[in-house]
Amino acid sequence: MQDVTDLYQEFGDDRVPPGQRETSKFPVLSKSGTPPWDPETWEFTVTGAVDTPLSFSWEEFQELPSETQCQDFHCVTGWSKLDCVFEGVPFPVIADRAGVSEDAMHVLFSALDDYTTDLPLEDCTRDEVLFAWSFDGEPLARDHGGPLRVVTPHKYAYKGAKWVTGVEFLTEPVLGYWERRGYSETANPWNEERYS
Ligand SMILES: Nc1nc2c(c(=O)[nH]1)N[C@H]1C(S)=C(S)[C@@H](COP(=O)(O)O)O[C@H]1N2
Ligand SMILES: [Mo]
Repeated sequence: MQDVTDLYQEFGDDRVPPGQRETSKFPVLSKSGTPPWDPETWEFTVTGAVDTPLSFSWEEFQELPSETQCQDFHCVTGWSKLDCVFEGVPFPVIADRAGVSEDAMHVLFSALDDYTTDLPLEDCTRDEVLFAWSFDGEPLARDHGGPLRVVTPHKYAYKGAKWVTGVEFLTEPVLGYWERRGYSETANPWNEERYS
């Protein structure tokens, strides 16, 4: 297992970002409840500014190279959960397979509940950005985004789409669900980038 909980050193002095309180609970935050999913028809797509658009069934996705990492989780509403063990596929694995075009600047994630969130490409191409299917050694709970969610330990957690089914590479930013509602585009917790 890789311990990536020291990534805060890139951004600030303290592991728990300013204005955050540590919790041992793992609250559920969903805009509209937990959407159903069907393993038979579930499809994960990689589209947009890439050389080769990709599509994976649930079975195919689970065969991709994966990693287990210990990471921290920072919610913009003020709680941080330390030492979360997630297993999944690092973002660069997907980006490399699709071949990202030179003019790609942003990435839009989409999900089964019509949630979207956007990040600059350079904030995504890091191994800590995982498409995670497991938490603390168990299959990811449905309420926490199972079967598959994104985790972004260097950003507030709204940048990590639960129930993720799509990654679109974009030549310019678009606003995601919370970004349209005034939350920060960049969402760096150590700068307290909560609102735009
Ligand atoms: N698809 C989807 N992803 C989502 C959300 C959502 O409502 N739908 N909420 C976001 C927010 S605001 C947070 S804080 C985290 C919460 O993850 P958790 O419910 O596992 O704690 O998921 C993020 N990803
Ligand atoms: Mo959140």
